[in-house]
Amino acid sequence: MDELRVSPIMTSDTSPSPYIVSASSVYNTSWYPAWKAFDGGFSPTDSHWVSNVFPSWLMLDYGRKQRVDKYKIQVNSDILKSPKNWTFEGSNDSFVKDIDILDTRTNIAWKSSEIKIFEVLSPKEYRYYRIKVTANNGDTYLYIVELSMYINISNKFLISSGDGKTHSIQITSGKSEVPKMTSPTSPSGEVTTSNTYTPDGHYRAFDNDDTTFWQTNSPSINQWIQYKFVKKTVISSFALLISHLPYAPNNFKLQGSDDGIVFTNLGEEFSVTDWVVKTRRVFETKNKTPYLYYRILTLSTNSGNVIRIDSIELISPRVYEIKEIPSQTEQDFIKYGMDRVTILDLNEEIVLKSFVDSNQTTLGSGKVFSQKINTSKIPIKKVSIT
Ligand SMILES: [Ca+2]
Ligand SMILES: [Ca+2]
Repeated sequence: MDELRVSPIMTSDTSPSPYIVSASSVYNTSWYPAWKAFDGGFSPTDSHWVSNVFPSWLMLDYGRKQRVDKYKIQVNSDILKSPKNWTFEGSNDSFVKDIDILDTRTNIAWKSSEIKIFEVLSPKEYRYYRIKVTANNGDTYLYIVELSMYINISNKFLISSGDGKTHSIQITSGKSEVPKMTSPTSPSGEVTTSNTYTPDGHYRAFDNDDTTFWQTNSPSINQWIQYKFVKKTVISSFALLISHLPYAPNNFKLQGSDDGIVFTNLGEEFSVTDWVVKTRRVFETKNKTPYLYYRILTLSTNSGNVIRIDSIELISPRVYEIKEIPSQTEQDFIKYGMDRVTILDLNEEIVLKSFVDSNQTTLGSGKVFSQKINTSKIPIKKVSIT
């Protein structure tokens, strides 16, 4: 797997900016300061950090969040001074309260001047990383010649379209399009229902509060609650949250309408009997048509004689943006390359194409334009993993 070094080559504990290297203990700050473990080399012979205290840690502050997939340690020729037991840790508050153990090693033996690679099993982004050594292989002193950190760049890839151009696809998740309602008509739109236990309380299905709800007085079949948008809006999925299982709907569907009279079924009729209390559940309809009204029609309950729904979200579609990448430099690759997981759902229609101009202007900075594209002209299914 290809790798890219993300830790810097340091020339002092604070150079280059914004990186900062520090250690809990340094044996001799003139000869063996912490940054010597980040100076990129083995020689001169004092090119290592030395401590004689256990445990002892050596830390790099990236000055920003950085993912690290693996790290390397190089030891000195005197292997008794090499680390034997340690943890590799990440933090976003300089290890005050936020301490994540990313890797734990015990009884590690070394050959002279050896470099070993260690994988981080669940990489996340952290600003601070440190190695905390609790024991070495027998000497009074601990030597670390080099500590360096890497990301696996095969997790990133771009798409070559065959005409010499390179594209990256970015997916923006849909979001709930209904504002946090404070009455049936405030701040905008209108919530109405077929039946409500509390007059005017039905809007509480849309109040962003999981402890309040819409509940019918009775009956429990063929009841609905709807939201009228201010303008036609595409809603492709919805989320429900339930707190009282007997009153949960077990057959229901999403419907759309422009006049509030004639409704169109969107997607399938959902059937759910395994609700989990207070756990948001999302239902996909793949609707692409804008409507003014959206209605949740409940056909039956689990067992109770009324319907109760605590929270409803009406969610806009994911937006796919194809970015045309000006070149395939390493920086473009890191900046625009997609995570491998991104590609999983490419059968959906691509609705936007955005260009990154040659001045490296990024999306949202004003020089980007979007247009409808003919997806057949963008052979995105011919993926070449760079
Ligand atoms: Ca060094
Ligand atoms: Ca609520």
